[in-house]
Amino acid sequence: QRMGMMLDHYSQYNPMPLSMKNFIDFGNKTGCQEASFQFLRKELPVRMANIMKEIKLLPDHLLTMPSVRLVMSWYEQSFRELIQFENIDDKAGLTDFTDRLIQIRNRHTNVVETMAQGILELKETHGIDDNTENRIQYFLDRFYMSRISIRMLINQHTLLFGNEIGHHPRHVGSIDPNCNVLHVVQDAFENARFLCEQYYLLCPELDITCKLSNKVKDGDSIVYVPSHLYHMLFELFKNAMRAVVEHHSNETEVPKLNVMVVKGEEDLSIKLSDEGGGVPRSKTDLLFQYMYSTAPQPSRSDSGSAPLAGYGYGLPLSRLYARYFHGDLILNSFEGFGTDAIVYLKVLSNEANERLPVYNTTASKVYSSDIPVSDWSSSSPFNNNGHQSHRN
Ligand code: W6P
Repeated sequence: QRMGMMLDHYSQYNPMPLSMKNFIDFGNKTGCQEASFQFLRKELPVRMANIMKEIKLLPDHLLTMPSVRLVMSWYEQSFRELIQFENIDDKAGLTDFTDRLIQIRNRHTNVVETMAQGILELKETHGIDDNTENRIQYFLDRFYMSRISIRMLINQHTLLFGNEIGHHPRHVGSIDPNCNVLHVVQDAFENARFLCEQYYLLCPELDITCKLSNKVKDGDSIVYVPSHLYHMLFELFKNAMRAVVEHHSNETEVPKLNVMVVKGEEDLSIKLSDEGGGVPRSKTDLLFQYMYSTAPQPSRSDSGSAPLAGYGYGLPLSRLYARYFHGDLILNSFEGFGTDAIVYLKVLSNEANERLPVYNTTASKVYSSDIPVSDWSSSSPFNNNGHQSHRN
């Protein structure tokens, strides 16, 4: 009951989005551990409470799945542990807090896999209709965005003030104030190439074009979290490589991948072009759907199963990483030819603010209302039975 009261209390506050500049400031000013502690002991419970209230709006069938219950129990446990620090103000409390954050981060390591398992459990026991699918998509985008943001806060605090060793001296926690995009592109390519060659014994080469507008300084670097950018690019490279190699499976040489990096005044854009045959327009949205990627993929086993890409939540999560600091990730496909994957990032660190889900009545309505009736004609003038459809 106290748990419920505390959840209600903390969920009344909106999460406070931080900018890259805020994050850097926490790390640069001396003696800021206290300030970071004061902020986090409120902000972390607020972010957790906001998303925990939203979990409870999920369809009942999903809420009863063992994996979903397990995830909820982790959140409840961590929330309980965090609010213990409400009234602690001594020096020892600071180190206890940092240790606790590390424990919490470890507890939540497998949240994504476990939620995916819960979705599978629901699929097997009850099936999932379109309506439920839309709600789950909406929820998971918000849930994983919340998780990304909470882990960002925890990582910053533990990297800056904990005893964790071995991170780059120029970085501020996980942020590189001079994140060199080309280096991350190269790194992601090399590691994807390694996997690609393992599975297919060949891999497309990479050509990089760099359009540097000379109006802007620092060529191709921005303030960013290199691990986030790496995550997105690695995923995109794996997808592009797989498409290219499978589309040209009878050939000994395959067309190169092309990356263009350009930094404007507002946007840094990264375009990865492949000649992997493309995806029909009707299928590109599916690539970002958790439910679609959750399928155990029965049809793929006949082609010898190449687990290079196209499994798991790679693309939807990568798009969340891009959107987290108000960037985006977009796929433009040209069926019969290839695909352009584009990552947009904010150049200006004061525009790179966290994009956070907020629990409110607008959000809660999504879970209780049906999809609106379509007021556009459907794609085919005839129903499956070949007769004209009636007005409903
Ligand atoms: C494809 C499908 C895809 C997804 C993401 C990135 C690149 C590509 N290419 O054919």
